[in-house]
Amino acid sequence: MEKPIETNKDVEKMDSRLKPMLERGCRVKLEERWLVPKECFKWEKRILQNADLKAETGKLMGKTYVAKRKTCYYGTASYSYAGTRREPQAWPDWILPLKSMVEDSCGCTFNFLLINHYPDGNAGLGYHSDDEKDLDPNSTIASLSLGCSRDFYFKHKTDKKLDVVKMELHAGTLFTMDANVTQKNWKHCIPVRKGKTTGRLNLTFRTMKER
Ligand SMILES: O=C(O)CCC(=O)C(=O)O
Repeated sequence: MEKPIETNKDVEKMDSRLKPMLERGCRVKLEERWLVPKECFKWEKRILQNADLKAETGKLMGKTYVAKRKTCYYGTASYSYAGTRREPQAWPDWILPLKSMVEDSCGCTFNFLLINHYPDGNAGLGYHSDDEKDLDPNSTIASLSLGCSRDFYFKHKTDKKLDVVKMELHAGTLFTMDANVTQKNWKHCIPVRKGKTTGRLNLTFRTMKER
C-alpha cells in the first residue's frame, strides 16, 4: 500500500499580503509548504509522466488560438472556458490520493480538476476570474503549485486605487479561494516571466454544478 502523503502541519494559515482581500470578504488562504519537497518532486514527476497534457486552445474574437500553456482535465462534470466546452477524462487512480488529501485539507469534495502546465516562463495566464457559469458559486477552489515558482497577482475589478496583491507561488503551496466574492470582485493572473527556464504545474480542484 502506498504511504500516506506527508504535508507540513505547521503551515502559516494567514498571510498579510491577503489582508486587502480578506478585509473585503474574500475567503482566501495561502498555505506555503503545504506539501513537503519530497512529495512535490514525486507528484510533479507522476503528473508529467501520466497526465495527457495538451496545448490549451480557445476562441478569441471568433479565431481559435493555441496557447503555450498545456492543460488536462479530469472529473465528472464538464465546464466551458474561453468559449470552448471542456470534457474531462474520468479520474485516474494515480491522482486520487492527492485529491483526497486536498479535500481533507479543505473540508469539501471536488468534481473537477484542471491541470495547467507552464513549460517555462514564456507561458502565462492573463487576468481572468474563475466565474464560469458551470462553477458552483458556493464552493472553494483549491490550487496546488508544483515545480518552478511563479508570480501570482490579484487585481480588484473596479477599485483602481487598490494596489495589486502580489504573491509568489512556490512548489508545495496550496492556495484556496471562494468561487463567489473573490471571483466577482477580483481578477488573477500568472504573468509571463521570460527569465524562468523550468516548468511549473498548477492543479486547480473545483466544484461544478451537477446537471
Ligand atoms: O496557474 C495558476 O496558479 C493559476 C491558474 C488559474 O488561474 C486558472 O486555472 O484559472
